[in-house]
Amino acid sequence: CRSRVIFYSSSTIVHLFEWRWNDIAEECGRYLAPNGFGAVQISPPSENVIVTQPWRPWWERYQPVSYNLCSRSGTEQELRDMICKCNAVGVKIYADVVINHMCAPDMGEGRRRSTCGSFFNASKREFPSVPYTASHFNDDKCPTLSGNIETYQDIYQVRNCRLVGLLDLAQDQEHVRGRIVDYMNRLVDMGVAGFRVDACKHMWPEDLKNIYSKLHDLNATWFPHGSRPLIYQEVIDLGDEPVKAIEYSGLGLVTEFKYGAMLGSVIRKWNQGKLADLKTWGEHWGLLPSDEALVFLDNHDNQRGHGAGGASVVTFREIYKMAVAFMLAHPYGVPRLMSSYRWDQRVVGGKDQNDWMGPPSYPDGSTKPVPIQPDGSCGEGWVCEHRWPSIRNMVMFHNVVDGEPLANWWDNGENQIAFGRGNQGFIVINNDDCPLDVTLYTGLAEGTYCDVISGQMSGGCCSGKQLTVRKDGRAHFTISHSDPDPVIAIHTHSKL
Ligand code: LM2
Ligand code: CA
Repeated sequence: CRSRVIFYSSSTIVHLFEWRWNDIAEECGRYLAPNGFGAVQISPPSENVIVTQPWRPWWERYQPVSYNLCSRSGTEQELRDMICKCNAVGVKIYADVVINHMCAPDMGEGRRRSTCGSFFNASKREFPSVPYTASHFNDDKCPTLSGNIETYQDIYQVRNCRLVGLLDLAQDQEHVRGRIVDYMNRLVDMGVAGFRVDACKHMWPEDLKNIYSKLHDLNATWFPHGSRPLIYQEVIDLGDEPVKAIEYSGLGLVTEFKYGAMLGSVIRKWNQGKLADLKTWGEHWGLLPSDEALVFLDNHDNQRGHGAGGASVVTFREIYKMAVAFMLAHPYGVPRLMSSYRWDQRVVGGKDQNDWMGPPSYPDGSTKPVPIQPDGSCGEGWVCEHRWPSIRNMVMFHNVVDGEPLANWWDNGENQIAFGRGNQGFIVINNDDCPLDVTLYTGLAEGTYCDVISGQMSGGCCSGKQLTVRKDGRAHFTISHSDPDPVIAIHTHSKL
C-alpha cells in the first residue's frame, strides 16, 4: 500500500454507518478518494453482544463484550485490509470506540452471544478476554439506588452511573485505562488516523486525557512521523446540563450537537427562523470555537429519535441537500456527513417503533453488501447520501475553498442568501416561497462557471446550469422556489 499525492486538503468525514469493511475498502478506491472525501467514520470495530430481542438492532454494537476485532462489519483481517486500502488512496479511517461501558447486565453469559464467540458473563460483570472483572466497574461510586443515571443535572451520576443500564467502566483505574489504551493502540498501529470516542460526557475529562496521552503516533507507513491521532469526542451539550462541551475541547474536537439542531430549525423556518439570520452563523450562536467543533446535520442516533438534537434535525428523508450545501460551503467546523440505510418508520405517539432496526441483512443476521447501481446510487436499502451528486460535488467545493474566509455575504432579509469563500467559490440559496432573481458580486474571476448542484464539469463540458461572471466579478442568478434543489454553487475548479 502506497500513498497518493493530495493536492488539496480534504477534511470531510463520511460516516458509513454499519457498512462492512469489504465494502468500505472498495468505496475508498472507487469513489471516496476520487471525489475528495477525507475520511470515513466506521461503526464500532470491537466485539459486541448479539441481541436477538429485537432482532439484531444497530445498537448492539454499542454493547461491547471484548476488544477483539470482529463484528457484523467483518473480521480483523478484513478490517486490516480495509484500513490499508483506504490509507493507500489517501482516505483516513476514524474508528468509533465504545470505552465508557460494556454490555447491559441482563445480556446473559456464554460464547454464543458474542460476535467473535468470546466468553462473557454479564450479570457477574466478567469479560475475561479483555480481561475485566466486577471490580473494574464503577458501581461503588454511583450515588443512585438503581445504579443507573437518573438525572443529567448531577455530574457524578452522569460519569459514574450506568448509561441506559450499561455496565460502567472505572477509567480511574490503571488497569481499565491500560486495556482501553491497548485497544486503541492496536487500531492506531493498524493504521487508523483517529477516533470518534463514544459517550465522552459519561467519562471524566482527566481520565480521557490520561488515555489519549498514551496513544501511539500514527503508523509511519502512511502518515508523517510524529503525527497524532485525531480525536473527536461525542459530548451532547445543548446548554441545559452541568457537563459542558468545553471541559473536553482541550483534549480533542468535540461533536457540536447545537449545529444540526439550530441549522435544521432555521432551514425549517421554525420560531421565525430565516436563512438571513445565518449571516452570523458560528461562535455568535453559542457554538464552540470553529477549530474545536466536529459538525454534522444528523447522526446515527438523532436521525431515528435516539440521542439528542430533537425533531428539527434534517435527515435523508427531507431537505437534506440544501442543508448539506450550506454546511460544506460554510467555513465553520470540521464537517461529517451521514451515510444511512433505509428502514420503515412506524411512529406511534411520537416514537418510531422501528428505531432499533439494523442494517440491510440476510435472515441469518449478516449484513448485506452495498451494491452500486449503474447510475451510481446504492441498492438494497443503502441510502448513500454521500453519493447524491450535489452532495458529492459540495465535498469538492469544500476542498477547493479550504482556508478561504467567508466573503461577499448577501441576503434579502428573508430566506434568500449568498456568500463566497475568498475568490474561490460562491453559493446562492433560495429557501423562500418566491423566485430569486438577483445580480451579485461573487469575487470570482471573469468567466463561465458550471453549477455543481444541478450538474458538474466533465470532459470540459457542463451538465448543469451555466453562470457567467462578468469582468466586474458580478453574475446574474435566478433560482425558482419550486426547484427541487434551490441552490447554485460555483467554484474555481468548475470554470469552463
Ligand atoms: C452513544 N453515545 O454516547 C451512542 O451514540 C448511542 O448510539 C448509544 O446508545 C449510547 N451512547 C451508548 O453507547 C445506543 C442506543 C440505545 C441502546 C444503547 C446500547 O441509542 O438505545 O440501548 O446503544 O445498545 C439499548 C436499549 C435500551 C436498554 C440498553 C441496555 O435501547 O432500552 O436500556 O440497550 O440494555 C435498558
Ligand atoms: Ca461512565
